[in-house]
Amino acid sequence: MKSGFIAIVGLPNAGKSTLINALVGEKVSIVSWRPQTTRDKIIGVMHGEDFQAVFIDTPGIHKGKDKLSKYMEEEVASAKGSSDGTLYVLDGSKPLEKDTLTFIESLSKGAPTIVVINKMDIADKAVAMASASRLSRLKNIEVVPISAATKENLPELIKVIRSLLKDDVAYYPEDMYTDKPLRFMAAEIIREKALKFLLAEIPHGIGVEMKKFETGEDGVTRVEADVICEKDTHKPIIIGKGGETLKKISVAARRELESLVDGQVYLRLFVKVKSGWKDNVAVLSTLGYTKKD
Ligand SMILES: Nc1nc2c(ncn2[C@@H]2O[C@H](COP(=O)(O)OP(=O)(O)OP(=O)(O)O)[C@@H](O)[C@H]2O)c(=O)[nH]1
Ligand SMILES: [Mg+2]
Repeated sequence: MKSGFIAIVGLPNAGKSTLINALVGEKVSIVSWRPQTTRDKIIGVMHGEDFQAVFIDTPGIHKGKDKLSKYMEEEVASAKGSSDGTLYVLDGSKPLEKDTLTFIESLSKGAPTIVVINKMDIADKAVAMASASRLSRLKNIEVVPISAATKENLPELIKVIRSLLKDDVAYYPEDMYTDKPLRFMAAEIIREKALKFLLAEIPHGIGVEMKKFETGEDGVTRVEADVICEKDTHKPIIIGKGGETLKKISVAARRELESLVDGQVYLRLFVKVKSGWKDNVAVLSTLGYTKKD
């Protein structure tokens, strides 16, 4: 039995969460077309036949000034600090930037590093090849082109990941694939659906606060949550004409929550304005965005 912890890092929107879900075979981390979707480090466990790889999904690396961004930065640092290797996810549909190359080079000095060139299904092959050839000149890194969305070349990546694993203990029981409680997953699913149905007017300002998450004796799970936005002008956009947008968010979230809890779900969503919440320690704390380790 080989095992180990591998941090998945990269720029926002590169496909880190899509990749962890593909590797684990379960949805452990939400995905959206917007950058800065992931806010916490999230563990996803891959149970192989003779190995266990514990992946840590992280927020996309960005420099933001608010306290939420600082929290996200700390989550990345802590994931890197507690891993045996790093998997850097590069968006292969974009040219490789100099800063990224420098960053990857510094990563490879700290821990064994795999660079995944992702989105090969949509990447310009010449652009991706140029990145691969530049990266392969770096020492101590393995470069693997893949598509997390279509799972192209995933078996090859798994082989490379397996070669990084060293320990000989199973860190997690076989039926466990994430470290997050159902309540956290439920809030994230609601946030994912909100990101999905909201347009660019509301960039990254959505938070979801779970108010109630209870499964009754009747087997029905009652969920109540606040969708938190930053400005008064955002509230009518989230609700939509005649409540249309909130309804869409709610229907999609309920459907996925029912498969999460494997039972019937009643979901009630409320929209609340909390201006400047991303800098408000009290709100960040109720949403779970506070340092735990
Ligand atoms: N075509 C294509 N799209 C992909 C692939 N992987 C991810 N995406 C899309 O890229 C977008 C971002 O994916 P995420 O997995 O949320 O990216 P992330 O790196 O976790 O982003 P942050 O959490 O914001 O840092 C989504 O729209 C995904 O569907 C891929 O291999 N091919
Ligand atoms: Mg993510």
